[in-house]
Amino acid sequence: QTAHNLADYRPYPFVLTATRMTFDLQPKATRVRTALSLAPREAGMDLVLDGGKEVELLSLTIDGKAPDPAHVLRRDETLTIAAAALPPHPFLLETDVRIDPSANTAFEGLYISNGMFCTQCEAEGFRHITFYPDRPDVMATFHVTLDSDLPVLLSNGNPVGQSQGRAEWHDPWPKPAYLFALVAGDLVAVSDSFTTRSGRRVALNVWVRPGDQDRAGFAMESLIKSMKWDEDVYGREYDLDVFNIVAVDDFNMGAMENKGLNIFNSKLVLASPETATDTDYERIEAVIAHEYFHNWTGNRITCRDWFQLCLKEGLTVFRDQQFTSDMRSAAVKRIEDVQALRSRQFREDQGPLAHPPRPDQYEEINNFYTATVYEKGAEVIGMLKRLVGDDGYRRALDLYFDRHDGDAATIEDWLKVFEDATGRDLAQFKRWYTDAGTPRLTMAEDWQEAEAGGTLTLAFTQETPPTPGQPEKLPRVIPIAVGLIGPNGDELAPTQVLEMTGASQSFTFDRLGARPVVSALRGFSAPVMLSRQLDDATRAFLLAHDTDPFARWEAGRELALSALTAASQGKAAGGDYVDAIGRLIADGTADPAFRALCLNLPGEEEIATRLSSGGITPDPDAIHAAREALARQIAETHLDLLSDLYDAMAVDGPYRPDASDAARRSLRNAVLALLTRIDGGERAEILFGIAGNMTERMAALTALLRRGRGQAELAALRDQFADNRLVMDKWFAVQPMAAPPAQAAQVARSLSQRKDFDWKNPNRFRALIGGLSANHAGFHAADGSGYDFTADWLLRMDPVNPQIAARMSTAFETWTRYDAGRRAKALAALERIAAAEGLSKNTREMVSRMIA
Ligand code: B3K
Ligand code: ZN
Repeated sequence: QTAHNLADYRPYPFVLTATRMTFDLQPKATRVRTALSLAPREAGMDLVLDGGKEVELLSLTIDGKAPDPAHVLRRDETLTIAAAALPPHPFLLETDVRIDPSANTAFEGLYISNGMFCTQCEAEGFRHITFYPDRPDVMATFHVTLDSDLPVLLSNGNPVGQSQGRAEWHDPWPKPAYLFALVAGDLVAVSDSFTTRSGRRVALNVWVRPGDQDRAGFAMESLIKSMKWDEDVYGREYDLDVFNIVAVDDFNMGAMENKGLNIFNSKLVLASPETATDTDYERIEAVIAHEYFHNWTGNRITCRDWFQLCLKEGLTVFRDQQFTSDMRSAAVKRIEDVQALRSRQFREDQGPLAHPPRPDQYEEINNFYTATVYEKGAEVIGMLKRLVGDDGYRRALDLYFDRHDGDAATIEDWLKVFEDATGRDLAQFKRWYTDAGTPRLTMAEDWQEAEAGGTLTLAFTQETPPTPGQPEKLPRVIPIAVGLIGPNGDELAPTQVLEMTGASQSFTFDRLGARPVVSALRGFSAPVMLSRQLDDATRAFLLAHDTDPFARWEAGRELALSALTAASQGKAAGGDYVDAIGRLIADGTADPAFRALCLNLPGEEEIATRLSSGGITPDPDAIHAAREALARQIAETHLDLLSDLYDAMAVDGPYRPDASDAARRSLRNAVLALLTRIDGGERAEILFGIAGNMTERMAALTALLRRGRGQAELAALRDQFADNRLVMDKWFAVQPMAAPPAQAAQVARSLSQRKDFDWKNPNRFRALIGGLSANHAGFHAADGSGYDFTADWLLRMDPVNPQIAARMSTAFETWTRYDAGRRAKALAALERIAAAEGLSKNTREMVSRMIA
């Protein structure tokens, strides 16, 4: 009864054409009057509306008359009007309900944040506002009237009336309820405008709290760039007279693409050099773009049901990744995206929460806004594009927008446009959407000398380990981008894409003069784990010579991982990587961003994932020690080189958040982290004292905390920014994250006792609880202190905000890969959560999947 199944999809038996709503906004008792223009699709169907327990029905009429109460059935989550009470022709259903936004701590539906009314309706929040067919395939135009004394009153669409205490909005584009939004508050706007390529002028506003205007300019610039890019690259124009963005302090996730009224977590809008890091700036630009791009991929074409979530999310992530590559460095962006995919999605795929990009069952859809749906969903589109080529992709996308504008579509519809536009059969490719797990791809090389030139054979095999509910997997289509490099470092054969479709398959290259070095999986052409026999000398060769930036970085990464996995199992290693990295950092011609990416060692989580995918039980303390030792070895071996580089990478002049300055800072900060291991913190203390920007101050502070120092700097930061929530979130996050592992849980526990640990604020909760789980050896401390602390807080959060508790429970998603002692402690923590009385459906589903 609680599980939803893809196979059970049925169209809604009524057509809803128009929705009219009037809100009388009062903090404790908001009245919502709704009129729905409905028509039955077939005779004799009951009308079932969604509506949360807390929605109080005051009156209901059909074409102006109250139905016989015997025909109206209120259950916990629904309101049913029996077919007998409904006319066989179109009718108007009017309801009047009362809700209490001030009591809404789950931040789903209509709630209050810092005195401002706002909404979050995806996925199923609208049912907490009024009774409604709250499903994405029911789409209607909206006319919304807002009554309130607050000065700024916003909703979707275009403004159609404004008077004292009242505003009216009309959204002409039919939309599902999850895209509804309203905002009412004391807000100020940073405003600008954009003229679309067909000459329509759009008013743009970024709304923030008074005093925050000077931190909203970058968000506005990002919006304008996004609007232009979507016209240039996808031919997509904006379609309303206004586009509003509102920054909200209490928000369960990053941002939301409501039609014409995007609502953002304030941390993804507000930025100044003193308060935001380079990474924050890059994320703001990307998320503003992501939400804007949803206007076409998500809003104009939405999802038929929530199983299709990756239809809009995978595609929109893919588009925002393309945007960032165009705005910044494509090579750097690809490497960053692969790092994120490995650390979050591969991790998810490896444990009990693994699921396909298109799941076929869920209990609580909010638990499926995952790295698999988003980031793997985007990778799948990247593969499609590689297989059909840039022109094929463009034709398919044009057809998609043409054919499905105004639709609630499916993954089948999506694949069909690619088939129709390119003539390709995608039946096998579809497995990427329906199967969970990361394929393991193995490559073996065979070289045969001959007089006419040698022949190289690459033999591939693929295998995907079992995942929950999917014990056996069929082979997938894997695009493998390969290039060949000659012994002198010249490229012998440029990149070509090998298309693997079988469980094992070979490809040959002949008439080769000398045995080449193979550069495989260039650009990370498929989200797989590739294993090949390669000695460290060849990896070092690729790190020096590969022309593909991803493959080049990957060679260095493999060198580092081979040193780290060996050392964490007590074997000696490290030499080749330390030498190779020395050559790279000395190479002044190499891009600073690339050098920074190579100098940042793989994280402890990534090392653990690597070990466990090879069947080895990771030991968090040994991994931590191995990583520390390698960092120290690099610092000691290359001390002079590093200190010169540190001086050379200083950025002069006023702070600019652009890619080239950010690259220099990231290289310099990576060097600082190494040097702090040797210089007693001298450089980091100086940098913290003189830096005017948050990027350098956070880097210095983190380096100091990792060495058990930094208390004075923490105090200085707190004194300066006690009133700035976003900076204080960083302050809360960095301490458990950078604490020596044995102290991490204690550090987190004592921070949680502070008065300013405002834990009901999702950002603050994520900062502290997420800060600890980002400390791999700290969260997985052998005494179970990390598990216990986290479980205590999940239990406390669950009744207040189930979405946040469920989301943060993923800290435990890898528990099965550790040793028996840790497993027993993690399981005890999970069982303690599972046993809690009244546990939310969100957290219950997560915990039961994890202990299944
Ligand atoms: N679509 C929203 C996410 C909604 C999450 C609901 N729990 C933001 C985005 O992906 O753009
Ligand atoms: Zn999205």
